[in-house]
Amino acid sequence: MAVIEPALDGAGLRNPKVREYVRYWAELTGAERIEVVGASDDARLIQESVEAGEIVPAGEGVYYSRSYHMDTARTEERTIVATHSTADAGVYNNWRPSSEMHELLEERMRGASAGKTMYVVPYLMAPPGSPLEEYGAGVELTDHRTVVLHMIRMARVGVEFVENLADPNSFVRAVHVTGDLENLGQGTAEDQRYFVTVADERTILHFGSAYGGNALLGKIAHGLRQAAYDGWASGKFLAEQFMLIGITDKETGRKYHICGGFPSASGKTNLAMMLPPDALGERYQVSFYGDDIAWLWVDPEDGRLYGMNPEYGVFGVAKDTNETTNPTALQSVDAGTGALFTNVAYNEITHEVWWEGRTPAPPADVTGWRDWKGNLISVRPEGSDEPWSHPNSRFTTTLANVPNIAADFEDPRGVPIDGIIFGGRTPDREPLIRAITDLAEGVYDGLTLGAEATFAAEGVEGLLRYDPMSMRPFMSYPEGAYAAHWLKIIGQVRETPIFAHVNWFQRDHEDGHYLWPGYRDNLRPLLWLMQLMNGEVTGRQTPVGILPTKEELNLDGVEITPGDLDKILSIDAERWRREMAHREQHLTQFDGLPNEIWAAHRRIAAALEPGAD
Ligand code: OXD
Ligand code: MN
Repeated sequence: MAVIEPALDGAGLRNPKVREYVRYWAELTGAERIEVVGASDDARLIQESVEAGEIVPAGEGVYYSRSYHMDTARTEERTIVATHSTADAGVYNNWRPSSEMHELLEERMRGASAGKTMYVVPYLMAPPGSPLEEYGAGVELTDHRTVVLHMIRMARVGVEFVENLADPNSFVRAVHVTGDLENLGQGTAEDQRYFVTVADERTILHFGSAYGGNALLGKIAHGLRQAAYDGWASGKFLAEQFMLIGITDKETGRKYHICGGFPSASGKTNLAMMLPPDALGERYQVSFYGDDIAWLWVDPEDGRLYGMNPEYGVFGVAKDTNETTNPTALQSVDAGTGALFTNVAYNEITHEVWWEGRTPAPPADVTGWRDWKGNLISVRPEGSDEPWSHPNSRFTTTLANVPNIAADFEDPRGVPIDGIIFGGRTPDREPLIRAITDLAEGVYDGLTLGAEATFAAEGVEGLLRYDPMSMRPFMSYPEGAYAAHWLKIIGQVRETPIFAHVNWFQRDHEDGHYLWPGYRDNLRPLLWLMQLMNGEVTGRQTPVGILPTKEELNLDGVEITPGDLDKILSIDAERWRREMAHREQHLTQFDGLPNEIWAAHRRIAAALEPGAD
């Protein structure tokens, strides 16, 4: 049984509510010892992890770990939002009554950390001093040391973040117990895993994984699910799975900020870390604030929408990250950054790492290379096409390692938001960019966001997997109320930010080539959007928004055929009419969707009818 009080005293953890919480869970999980950690413990924890063989060096000051092979991704079907009120059940939040969940989780967690250390990780999801700081404090309890290393990179970690709370009880209780990974029946009828956010108690109980969003509880469970619920319950803010960037026009000195949501595999991290194309690099600078989460609120003083990234790091997908798609990401995991790689391929002799898409072909000399499961590549049968890395393999690095991190990324005031964009991976129909100036139409666009289904089995030809605001896996309260909350918060803004839908992935019907070069060139439509907002261009009104004319888009140095350009700057009304029918079905699922959203839907549908002007 752990000796608790001296460990808490030694760490200077005096908050009585935190102490009570630690005591309760230390006793229930049966942990052998407890250890309170802060960011300054990182070097020691790294060393202990290396000595224990949990991580291995992957170059100078960079590390590598493998997760259990059945534990490599977030598990949406085992993820639950629980509250005390049935009225909180939505379509996507997998709602259950809190009373059931407490019992289930406690039963699984009881004694499950026997023989292990329970790390106490006090953290803050917000820059210190932020107006939303009171929603950002939490204490993760975890029995997995690699999870602690990730938390130190992904959140601000230290006792100081829970010692001076205005209300000592106002921290998120985030309990993570790994469980016996080899005996949890993952994916079977006897699956023991449960990932539960008891949202109205601000308590997160995750059992049965040590991976990513299942285990780093500050990030998704707190930063998105809990925070979205808190933002709604308090009526004060939005918490969204959004990237956030700044664009500085060095000629005029103006700085713009754009945030936005993209379903997974739609290039959000690449966009967030984008550099300007060479031809525009003299004039524009793009700065990085965050690639995954933004909290948004209105400052009553100036009536502007503000946003900040509550995270402290990046937990990025490694696959296809290379010099073309995201050179910034590669620099942010260079020697000396303290980055951690998970489930990529690893060379045990040279300590190099590799993942699919890092280079066009895998290393030719396979000596020393092991795949993400730890198997030697050299003993694979001839012609094996098994990937070397897991498709969801990751890199974890702190924000400050990103070379174009914004100078003011820690500014507690956040940054004023000029534009909100949505974009999925859509092979047809969606133009390069369409701007939306009406609030309800902007929110409607977010609610009907989706991406092409990625597996044939899931997909119906031409039907998107809808992912409202890219929040489908993180919705914590009913979608109708979510839409109303968006209208309420953004409705308080004196000057509504401009909305837009973007699509970098339109393909040619015949040979399938991408019509737009993408990556750094994606800055061009965003610059047009800012010009439209400023009234410097007017674009062309269509039933689904304002599109740039060819002349308005800065295409200096872009290689694109006139035919492809026409295609990505036009609307296929017939194809859109089919989409509107799918949207109607999608929205009908949501009870209590505000009338403004239905009115926006009907307005757009009517404008798309043949003969409508
Ligand atoms: C996610 C992530 O799961 O960002 O969306 O890791
Ligand atoms: Mn994400």
